Amino acid sequence: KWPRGDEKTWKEALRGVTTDEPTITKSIVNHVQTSLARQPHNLDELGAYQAAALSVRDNLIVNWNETQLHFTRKAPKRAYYLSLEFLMGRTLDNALLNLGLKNKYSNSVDKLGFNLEDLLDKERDAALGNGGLGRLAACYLDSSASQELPVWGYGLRYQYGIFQQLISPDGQQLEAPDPWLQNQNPWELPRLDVDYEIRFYGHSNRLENGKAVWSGGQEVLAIAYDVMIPGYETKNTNNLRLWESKPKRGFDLNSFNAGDYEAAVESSNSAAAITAVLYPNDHTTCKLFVFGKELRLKQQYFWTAASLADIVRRFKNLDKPLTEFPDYVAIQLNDTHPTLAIPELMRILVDEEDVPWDLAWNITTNTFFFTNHTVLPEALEKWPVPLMEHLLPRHLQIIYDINFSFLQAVDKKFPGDLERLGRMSIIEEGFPKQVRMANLACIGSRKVNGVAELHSELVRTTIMKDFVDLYGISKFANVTNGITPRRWLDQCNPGLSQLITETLKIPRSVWLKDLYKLEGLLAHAEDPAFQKKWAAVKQSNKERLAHYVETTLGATINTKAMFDVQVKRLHEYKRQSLNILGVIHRYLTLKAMSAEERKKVNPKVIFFAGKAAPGYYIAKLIIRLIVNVARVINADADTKEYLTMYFLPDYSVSVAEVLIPASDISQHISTAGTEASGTSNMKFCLNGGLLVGTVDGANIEIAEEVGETNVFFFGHLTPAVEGLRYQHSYHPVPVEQKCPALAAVLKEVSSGRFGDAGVYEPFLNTVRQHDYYLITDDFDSYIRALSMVDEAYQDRTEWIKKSIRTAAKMGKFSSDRAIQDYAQEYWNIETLKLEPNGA
Ligand code: BZD
Repeated sequence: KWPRGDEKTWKEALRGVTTDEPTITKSIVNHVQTSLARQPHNLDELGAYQAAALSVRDNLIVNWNETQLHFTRKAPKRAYYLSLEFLMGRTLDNALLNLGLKNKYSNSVDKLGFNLEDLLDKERDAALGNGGLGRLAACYLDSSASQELPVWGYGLRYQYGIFQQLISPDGQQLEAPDPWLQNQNPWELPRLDVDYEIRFYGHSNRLENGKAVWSGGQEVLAIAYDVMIPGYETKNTNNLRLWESKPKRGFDLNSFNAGDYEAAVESSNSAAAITAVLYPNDHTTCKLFVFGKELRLKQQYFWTAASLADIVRRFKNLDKPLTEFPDYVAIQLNDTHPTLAIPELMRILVDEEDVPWDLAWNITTNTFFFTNHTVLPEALEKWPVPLMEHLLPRHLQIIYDINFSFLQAVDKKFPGDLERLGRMSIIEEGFPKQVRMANLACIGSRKVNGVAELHSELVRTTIMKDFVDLYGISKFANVTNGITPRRWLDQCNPGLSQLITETLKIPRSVWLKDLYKLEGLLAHAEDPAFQKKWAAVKQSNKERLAHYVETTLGATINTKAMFDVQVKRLHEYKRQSLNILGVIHRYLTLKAMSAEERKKVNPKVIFFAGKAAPGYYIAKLIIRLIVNVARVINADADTKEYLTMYFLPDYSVSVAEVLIPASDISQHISTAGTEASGTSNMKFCLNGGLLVGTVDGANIEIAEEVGETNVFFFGHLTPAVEGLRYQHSYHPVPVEQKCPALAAVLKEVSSGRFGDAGVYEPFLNTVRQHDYYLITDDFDSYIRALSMVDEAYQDRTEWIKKSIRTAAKMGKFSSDRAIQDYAQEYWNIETLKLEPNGA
């Protein structure tokens, strides 16, 4: 039924997606003129980018609106992905490719006197994440929309994303804020009408039958901003809802009237602070985490409470009994960060909806699913009980009530096993007591999954072992991570995408939606003409990277050399340290050679990039060492033809899009058993790069797919790690004895050969002393693996074949496969396609 006015007038005026070039051009110019209020003759590239983005946004809004209406009408079961991080990167290029409008926009922009690629470069990254966990969430949104699944993301709209990394002249990381919203964000829709009141502090008074009344304290508003997530080659456009915090009232009128203006705005400042900035710690150590991190806990509750209020409201619009909640709602918890959603749903059901406790618990445990991303003990989230009691008094009561029944169940199954009760309790004893978020997440969820086979096995046998004994193995499963081939091949490597399409002789849209189709490349691996084209694409990507390095660092790079890349967050477990110590070893070896001997050496350019958590001293010291070693090596006339090295500052999604397609080899060299999965390993392989890596995370499954001969493995295996650490502690052997090659390297660093004698000692001592990450155990085997890489690279044709075969076998690692797995095995949701005519 038409709401008002003349239906014909409305229908004629409503627009669809603009797909013809003249209308696209008009729409861009219209935005220049009206939205931006700019004159054609003074329009710069930033303005042109903004106008083009606003024009694309109009198209996304049309599709987004229709999708939301369609979903509301059809009322399918929906899945919600709760993630404190969404590392989206840029949107314009992705939106144009997904809409299939890139060529048309490129032509329009050309006619207006601009170059589309230059405009794409004007966009700031949306960097609302630290690393793998946040980027995974972004890939999953792309795959959900592309597969027409009813999935929404929920996150926070941080005013400041991950800090900008600067490198000082002496090699130190400096942090600068990332005010990414400064130039307006065309990709979001402010929904000022969608708001919820969120309470903190106050008192909780228990009533009869498990209920309570929570009152007093501070109330803040959560305001929704919707980010449109276009699917690839479909009208379906999903939603990512990000919450912003706002004071409930502008300012405190009483203080204002009393003339105390500071006090008047104080509460409004403290409300706004909740979503001001993304926490820049990835695998935060427990001690740092726990104390004085009230704001982080506030973020977590603010976000989960707003998201749940929204989800419950949407469900209630369906007019179904609450017992059917799990038939319409599945909620995926991305790590333990959103675990408060479990007691929050209990609070809503019990306190607000009058659902009896046991029924509420049944609904809750059929709604949630929990993904674990790390088994590092220091990274498991815990919150002090006193802090929780102060900030969320009602939730602490609920957690205690959950824990009480839970421990009864444990005691019933394992009578009198007090140690087990102590390990499994949600509350860890101590001063202060702590709430173990992983235990709560596990107890409150239907399923728990790890993110690669080895990792999921470690979850089952280490951190969740007691829970497997209690619930049985079937609750603990695996979903190996994936990456979206739209961004990580088609968008970042158009040359390779083109070559693949032309070789497979199937439309690009077909293999981009079914990545297993890449196997068709195997039939061409032996074809010299194809090999030549494959190599030419890699070469031009190397030149593109060289150009980037030239413009950012002013360095000229030998693009004929092998490009060796390690890019990821700086962390001791990821062992950038092993890489840099290996580089120094290579440098010393080169220096010891005669000029004649050197000529036989395979020239290599090494790239590092990655941010360190601002408070992570050793990680920052490793960056400093990398930068200073680079300075010495790159200036050494004897060796620089054969070995140069660069630390690219401010690693981001956009920098990754330039680096990854250019790599010949990349390094994924974590201590065995520490890297849950890794996802950049998949991106490098999909772009025809080979891996040097440890037998860890998804490296293992990649090797299973591409064949062990195409991966350069080294190092000790997971089962050996514990024993080696034991030896380091109880039967230490000096590094000089255990690994002379490494000892020589450490000595050079200590001596001040790379400047700053003494500065690096705290890092060097981590290797010399406890060596928790097994640098001394893996060094020789690492160096041997690198020699194998050199040797293999000498036979360029064989190398190219390996590269082709690797990319061809990456089908499994599409995030489409991962999302299908979640949709079918966990969420029980189905595709709901919006037909082009809106039906
Ligand atoms: O998650 C990473 C793991 O380390 C990777 O092995 C894995 O591939 C990805 C995706 O599953 N974990 C993170 O990135 N973790 C964080 O960034 C993080 C952020 C905040 C707090 C704790 C961890």
